[in-house]
Amino acid sequence: MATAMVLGTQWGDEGKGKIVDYLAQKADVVIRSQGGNNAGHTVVVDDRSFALRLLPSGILFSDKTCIIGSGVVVNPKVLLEELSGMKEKGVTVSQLEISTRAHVIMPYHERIDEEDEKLKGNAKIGTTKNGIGPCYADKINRVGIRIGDLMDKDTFAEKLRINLTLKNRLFETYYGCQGFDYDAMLAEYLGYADQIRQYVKDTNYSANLYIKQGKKVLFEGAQATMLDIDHGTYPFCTSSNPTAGGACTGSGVGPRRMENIVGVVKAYTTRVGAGPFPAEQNNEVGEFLRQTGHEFGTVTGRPRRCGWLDTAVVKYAAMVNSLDYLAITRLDILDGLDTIKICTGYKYQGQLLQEYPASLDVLEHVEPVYEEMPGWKTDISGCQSYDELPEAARHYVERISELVEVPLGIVSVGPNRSQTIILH
Ligand code: 2SA
Ligand code: GDP
Ligand code: MG
Repeated sequence: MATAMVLGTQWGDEGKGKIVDYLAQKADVVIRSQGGNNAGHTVVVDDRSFALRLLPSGILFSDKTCIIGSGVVVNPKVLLEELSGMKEKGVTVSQLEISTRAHVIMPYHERIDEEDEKLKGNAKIGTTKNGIGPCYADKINRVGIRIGDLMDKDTFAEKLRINLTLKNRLFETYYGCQGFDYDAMLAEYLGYADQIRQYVKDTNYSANLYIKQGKKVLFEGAQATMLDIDHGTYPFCTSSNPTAGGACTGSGVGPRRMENIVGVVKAYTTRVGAGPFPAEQNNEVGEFLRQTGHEFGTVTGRPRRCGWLDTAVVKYAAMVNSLDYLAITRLDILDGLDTIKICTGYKYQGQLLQEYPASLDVLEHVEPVYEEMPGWKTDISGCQSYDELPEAARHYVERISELVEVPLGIVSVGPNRSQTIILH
């Protein structure tokens, strides 16, 4: 491996953190290229659980360089809290690099996110309220504040002044609430600047240099394909590109350097927040998956919506990401089921769709087509090799690979590093 990439193929929480952590064992550098503290990865190492939001999962290894790339939106307060939490647990964090080009999530972004969701009522997206969308909106609108700006007192003071003038007017006139105090915010954020300065550099250069030096670089995706701003279920999505192209734009590394693109597929489907979800099971199956799989948000604790695996979704993800391998996770959660269904496609107005619909209106009215397979009714969490898996479990994962036309790379049967079966 020179480079590898780990991406979510569904609506997030597929277990990317665990797969990144596993593959990071062989990597020298781990790069995050999009999203912010809306992500929540849980990584279990020797029965100790780590909840990561902004820091790349590779941070748990003292000898790996971890990069927060240009495409990430950084909340300095959350970052510092996460760093001190890691230090308390004995994790070394000195090998962190933060892109000078990454954008800063400010308190007004969080407030706009919250107020907009309130105002939208039933049309709300169900965001994590971390200010992700408003921060990316400012970036695209070219009024954002970058980490590099925060490092320079005068530049930051001026950019904050312009932003607070605009935003405070918005709060007072449109949202009907009080604005923020300039002096207090300036002092607070200059304090954060001093604490993160040691990590800040132009990571476009360091990332490319590491690749040139022959180091093994792993790109870590947050959120997932169906939450992609361009390719996902817009507007019920996040505001970044969690697909393979986003790893290039968010790191400054070109597409020719990208190899071994691994799509993480949860053995069933979950979704947090609003938006269409054709294979959703609002019944005892969904409840079984939620309870057995403890399907509640890492950050917000929100119950996740649950349903059968949908290979129409995964096949679409395989296409837009040019996946090389699948990593199927949480297979063990299906241990207790008599029969298991796979949604293999959708019918719309009586016709089987050949393409994944871009229109949410179509998606809301499709009829899922299911295939049913026997369950294995065996505890597989101790299986150490592919051959040890029951035949029905092997059939299930092989059928997924066949339906989406991507070879199997990894099968995961539990949260620990040791519960990982490598096929490729
Ligand atoms: P946002 O906050 O603007 O990115 O929200 C927009 C949509 O993206 C979804 N989204 C997520 N879905 C699943 N997991 C996410 N991260 C946390 C986790 C979630 C948590 O990994 O557990 O703790 O609740 C995540 N982040 C964003 C979100 O639900 C909206 O549909
Ligand atoms: P991410 O956002 O894609 O990294 O996923 P999350 O960390 O939000 O959610 C996945 C959860 O599943 C975490 O608690 C992981 O520790 C756990 N996990 C990952 N792989 C497996 C697996 O194969 N089996 C089980 N039972 N849990 C897993
Ligand atoms: Mg998650």
